[in-house]
Amino acid sequence: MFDNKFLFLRRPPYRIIAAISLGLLVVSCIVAVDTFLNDDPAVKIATDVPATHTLSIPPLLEPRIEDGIAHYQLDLGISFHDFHQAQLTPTIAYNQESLLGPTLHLYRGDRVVVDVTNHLDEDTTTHWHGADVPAEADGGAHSVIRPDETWKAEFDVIQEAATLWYHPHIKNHTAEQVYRGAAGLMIIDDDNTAASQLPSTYGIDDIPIILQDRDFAKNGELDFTLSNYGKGYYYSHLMVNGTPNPYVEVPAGLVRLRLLNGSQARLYKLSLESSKKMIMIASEGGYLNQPLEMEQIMIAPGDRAEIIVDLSDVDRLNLLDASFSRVLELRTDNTLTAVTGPVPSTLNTIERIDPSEIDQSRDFVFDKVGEGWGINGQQMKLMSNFHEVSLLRGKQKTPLLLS
Ligand SMILES: [Cu+2]
Repeated sequence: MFDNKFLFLRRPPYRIIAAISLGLLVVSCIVAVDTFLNDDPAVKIATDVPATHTLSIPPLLEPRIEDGIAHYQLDLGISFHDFHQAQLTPTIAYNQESLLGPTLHLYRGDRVVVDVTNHLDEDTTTHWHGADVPAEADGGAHSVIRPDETWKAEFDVIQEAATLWYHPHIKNHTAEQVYRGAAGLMIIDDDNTAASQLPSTYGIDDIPIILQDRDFAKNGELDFTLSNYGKGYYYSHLMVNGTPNPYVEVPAGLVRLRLLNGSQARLYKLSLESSKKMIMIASEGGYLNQPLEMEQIMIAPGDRAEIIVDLSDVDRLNLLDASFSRVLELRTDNTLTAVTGPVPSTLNTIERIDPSEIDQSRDFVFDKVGEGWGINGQQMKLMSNFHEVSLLRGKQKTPLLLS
């Protein structure tokens, strides 16, 4: 899943095509997942007893500001994490966390430098998933960081508020390195005034929720099964920010959950207990135009979504998943200052594309090719060539590169 989607796009009109292509890719992956993964080994978590462990919250990474530039340092190295197995589990993580990495909180208009040092004895990369950055700062499979080397990513934050994430994107080992623990959130904020009325105190009423399924050997080590292109693998145990069966104490008001599916193949179908409605406020690219009341939200690997849960009239509420039953128990603490509703009725002003403006349409068919996946029957050859499609618009001829 992670290895299949990188797009190199620079000009805004082609984002439409990118969106359509990614949509098709997601649909084809979902079909593949449904076809190949009928036996779900998910171990259900009882919802009628209290959750057992405090939810771990990744810390915020403070930048060093120099000449108006926000400098961040990430160090990927070996670590150990307590998944509440028989023994501590060997992991990899950023900045000496036991698992995952710190959250980067960036602002639109910032100039940002991130130095990533690889302390592993294997190659890695660090990719900013969802970030609108130049190719050389994107951390894709071409930006290999060798052991003991540091890679510098420098970019301007030009996109609107959104929840993004970072993870290795190294050829053939992306899924494995993410599974072992290498991933973190990147939150972007801007001056959206409607959004300023939403809960936004990180770790208090604005909670990161990184969903990952894992299997363990008897000695507590992670059991990894290689993702075979779209087939992927469903694991048995759900971890939220690395915590099994977690609860979190939050104010008795509106609470924002920043959901990330950081799993290899699993789809989550999330809902609230007692069919209580959740309010979706943002998807991959940022805030929706209007908040959306939902009974269930489905997120595929790599996806993010932001939801608001109203806890003003309950002591506790379970966030549920169709496979695992409970994902997280939300407990209210009346001593915490609550943001109260309503959620603003307008959150963003995204203009719809007028279909009559489309000059020419092209078909991109994502399908199985041999043992892997391809577009229009062809597969990308990493480091050698790309599918290239010329797009003619007026007098410009701009290639669209797809992998
Ligand atoms: Cu990604």
